[in-house]
Amino acid sequence: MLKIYGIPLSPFVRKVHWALAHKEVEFESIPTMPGDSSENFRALSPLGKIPVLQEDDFSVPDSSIILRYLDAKFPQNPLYPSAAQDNALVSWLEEFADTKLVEGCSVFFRERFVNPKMMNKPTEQSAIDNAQANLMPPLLDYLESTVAENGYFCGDALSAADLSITSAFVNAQYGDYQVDKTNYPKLAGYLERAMQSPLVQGQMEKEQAIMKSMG
Ligand SMILES: N[C@@H](CCC(=O)N[C@@H](CS)C(=O)NCC(=O)O)C(=O)O
Repeated sequence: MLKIYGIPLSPFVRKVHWALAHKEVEFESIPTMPGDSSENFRALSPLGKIPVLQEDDFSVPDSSIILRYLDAKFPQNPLYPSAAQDNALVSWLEEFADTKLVEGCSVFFRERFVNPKMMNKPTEQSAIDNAQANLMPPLLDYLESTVAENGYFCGDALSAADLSITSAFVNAQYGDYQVDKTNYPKLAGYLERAMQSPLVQGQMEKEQAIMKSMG
């Protein structure tokens, strides 16, 4: 059976779990912490990052590469549209989410969840203030200008863009961060719908169990 290394508290691992659930492909989750130094994991992940997909004697790291692999291998419920422009837009939004958006959202997760609850370290309020005042506003402005009133980020089907963007905001929520409905009504509405979707709800139950056992 296909194996995914990582823990779903990582936005990148969660994205892969959601992709597999969306495609209704069974997999085995191999709980692995970021930076795991075991020889076996390092052989699969040269950069030491999660997630990694392993299938028999094939393996590949990186959530975006894994999603592309899943689309090629399991074409049902595609995550990347076939039309050239839509495909490029989805890839761009995925890149945007996996880099700057995760960076901003992770501040809340790290400072209000990981550090105080898992690492026994104090919350650094200045990091939160900086994320609120400087990191998040341009990202939210952009997403508010891009997101549709109803439905998905690109066209009328769920794509890798939706998975990446929603997953980043799940981490922000774990750090008690909510998108302001007054300033960002379309994005806040989109996230409310996404968080309530059966795909996200179903996976979150599993994740909550992991969270409880950790913190
Ligand atoms: N671009 C990669 C990013 C993966 C990533 O940064 N994962 C983090 C956990 S959220 C990690 O494993 N960090 C460990 C490290 O950098 O040593 C992807 O999409 O999979």
